[in-house]
Amino acid sequence: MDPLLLRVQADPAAALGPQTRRHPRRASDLRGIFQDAGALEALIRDGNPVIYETFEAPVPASEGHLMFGMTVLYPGRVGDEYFMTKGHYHERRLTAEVYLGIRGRGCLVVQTEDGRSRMLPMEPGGVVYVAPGWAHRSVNTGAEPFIFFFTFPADAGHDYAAVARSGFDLLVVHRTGAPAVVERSR
Ligand code: PAN
Ligand code: ZN
Repeated sequence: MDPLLLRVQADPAAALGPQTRRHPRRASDLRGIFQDAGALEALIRDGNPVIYETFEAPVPASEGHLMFGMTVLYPGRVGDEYFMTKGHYHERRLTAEVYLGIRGRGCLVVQTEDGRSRMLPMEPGGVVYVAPGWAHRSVNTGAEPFIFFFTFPADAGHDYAAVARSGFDLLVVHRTGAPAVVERSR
């Protein structure tokens, strides 16, 4: 393919051009990830909103390419947990990823298969390096859409099943008017 020149801005569809691939995730796509299943079902009945959408550049998912794009994660909560992405390991575990905050506020929750976990706050201009082997999930802790840029080896693949089995140990919840990180009770 030819080189691309794009502008990173707050409107991902415009920034990534007409070939952008958009993947919306609605509340009904996120069953099993929030602690309060009843609150999620209520949200599904109440219009099943888009919780986040990912915009990917038209890059082939093959060796040598870097996939890149932007995610728009809308503000809101399910019970006391902030809206968040499903989260995944890369199928090829030894592939990394870079996130760059563009707009809004949030964080990345990361975890390894041997049980280490961290919360990394993200704001516009902040860069997170997700090292190989760390599962990652983003969380919108603010009141406006949280938009970030990402790039990773295009053939990394996404393993959602491993995260669905184990969950993340850290939860980002709304407590007395502010975000707080708590350990999930088992
Ligand atoms: C990101 C994520 C994106 C959506 O592009 O895929 O934010 O999150 P989920 O894939 O967990 O639904 C990324 O990390 N790609 O590898
Ligand atoms: Zn990833």
